Amino acid sequence: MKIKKILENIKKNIKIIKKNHLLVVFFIAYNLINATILRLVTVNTLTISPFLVDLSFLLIISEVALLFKRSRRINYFMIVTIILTIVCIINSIYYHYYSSFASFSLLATAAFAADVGDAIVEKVMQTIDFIYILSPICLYLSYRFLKKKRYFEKPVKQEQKKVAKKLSLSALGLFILGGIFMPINSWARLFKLWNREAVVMSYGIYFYQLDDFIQSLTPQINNLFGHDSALKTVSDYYTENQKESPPNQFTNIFKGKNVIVIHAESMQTFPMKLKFNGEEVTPNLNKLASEGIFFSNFYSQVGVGTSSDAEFTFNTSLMPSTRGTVFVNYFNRQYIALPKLLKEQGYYTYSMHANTGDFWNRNTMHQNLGYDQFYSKNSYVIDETIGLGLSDKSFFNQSVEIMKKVKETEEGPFYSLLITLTNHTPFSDLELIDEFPTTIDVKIENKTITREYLNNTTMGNYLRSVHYADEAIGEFIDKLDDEGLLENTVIMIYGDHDARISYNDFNLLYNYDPIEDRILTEEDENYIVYNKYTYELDRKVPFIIWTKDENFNLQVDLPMGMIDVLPTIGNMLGIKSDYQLGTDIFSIEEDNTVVFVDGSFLTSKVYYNGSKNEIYAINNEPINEDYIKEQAEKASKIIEISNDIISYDLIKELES
Ligand code: GP9
Ligand code: MN
Repeated sequence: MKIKKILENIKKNIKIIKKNHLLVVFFIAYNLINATILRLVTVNTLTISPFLVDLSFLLIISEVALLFKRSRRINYFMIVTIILTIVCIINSIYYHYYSSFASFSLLATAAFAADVGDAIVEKVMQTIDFIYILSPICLYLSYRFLKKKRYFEKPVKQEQKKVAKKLSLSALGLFILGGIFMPINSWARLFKLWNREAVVMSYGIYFYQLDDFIQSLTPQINNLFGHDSALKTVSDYYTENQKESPPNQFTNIFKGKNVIVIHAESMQTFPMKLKFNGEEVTPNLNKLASEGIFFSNFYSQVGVGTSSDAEFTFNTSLMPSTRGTVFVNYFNRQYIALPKLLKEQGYYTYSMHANTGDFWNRNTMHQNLGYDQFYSKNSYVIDETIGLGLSDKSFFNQSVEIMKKVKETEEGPFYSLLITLTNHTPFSDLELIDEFPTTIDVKIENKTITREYLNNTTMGNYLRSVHYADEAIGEFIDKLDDEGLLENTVIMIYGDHDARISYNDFNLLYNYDPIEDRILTEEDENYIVYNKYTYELDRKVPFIIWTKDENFNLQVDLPMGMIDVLPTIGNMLGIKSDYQLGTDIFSIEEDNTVVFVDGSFLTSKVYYNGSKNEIYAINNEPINEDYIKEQAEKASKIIEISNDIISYDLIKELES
């Protein structure tokens, strides 16, 4: 009896909707389709919760239309649909480049995207990014169709209040229902917004963007609210965790030596293991790694601030901000950084990069971090352009001249940073780069056949570009030697982040069978297990410490993050930041935890994906749940402390 009544009620409501609210239905349907397509082409999931939240969001938005006359509602629906379409287009493109979603607080960052514009157009923009335009077009056509049918001329009973109530209740119900289907920590994620991908996966794109808008006001609002409790959390953390580590075999070994740091753009570790027809891809890095100290399990911990985040974490031992980019949004805060600390020891500190000085707001931030001088594009003659700008070889040659001059004119040891540029995605501007064969020769029935293998693939182009970057580093070191700049000097090289190469490219690299000219599958005997986790773990980048004076021949295999650099090299150089959040790798007795900005983490035992709440046991050993819980808490604590320090400018207060 009751069911019959409910069914009758539904039937009645459908009739009313058909008679009076078809335009609303079209509005909701088209925008719902857009939101669903966006999730498919970005995070590639079709779960129920974001669908329900999108629906709830669109119902509430439709409610506003009741304020307008029936004939005027189309204007409102068109404006809203155009705005939501723009949100989808921007996020679609942004995701293909940054693997994250766009943010209002990063509007300033978008200006940099314009600078790497060619890279975006060539590699990132896809036709699918514009499919969303169909939504406003369809809405307008639907309106014209209804108008032609004189749909809006039929008299309608005024029932605004009743409709508004029904819409609100349905929206609330759908939102709660959506909440039931979400992962447990989704509510916290909405507020912390560390992990934009996870928020879109739970709440859909529209609610995410609204959340982001509110959150983007937080750098300002943050200073008004929550400051006192953050200050307490941070100072308690340092009281509990600042243990002096005892001296080790590396303490002060480089004290007073010159330091040259090479920030190697998009340099990953895996090419160091590769050879093609007997030729190493990175002979120079390999030589430096085997003679010096090579951290073979080293990870960059960047957020959307990519290159700039790598620089920030390297120099400060703080995590990048998850509420914007430090270099762009929090450039006016106080930081304790490597150049500043070395300056206190009498060093002259300077950085060199052949891109424009305001890219990533470096002009301002390099000064803040304590560089005495930043030599940017204006200081170079752009005589050979590859990819984003001046070629690495020309950059290094001209930088040696700057370094010679600095050595002559400035007193004391020097700390210099060189940021390379050539090995930047999309790795397509290769005419000026020497050939590096990524083909394979195979003998079949006594005939030698050359298989194309990686030739003209993104992976092949990347390896060719890496080979060039490696050669440029090798020539640079030879030149430094010729000029006497290697005396009493330590060289450090780090890859700033991974190269954004797709899973399929890696699978081709590892699982290509040249005899049969095909990619092996799980069924094949020689198949190398390459899954979404091994792909994540392959994002590691090299970190090498080398001096001409001494051979270390040391490889460190413990997992290590960029955040551990300052404590590790600080111990070697005789300096320390009181706010470092990483650990001196040589003082670790058991294991280390590498934290990523989205709350994922890595230890020797496990890789935990925070967005998906998935565990990958590295050595196939069983993993205890308490262990994961404890490590996840440690990871979120480090992210929280960093965020608080950066947002509330707490070092300034704690120092005073
Ligand atoms: C540009 C270079 C590249 O100056 O640092 O920045 P990225 O796109 O890698 O963040
Ligand atoms: Mn970079």
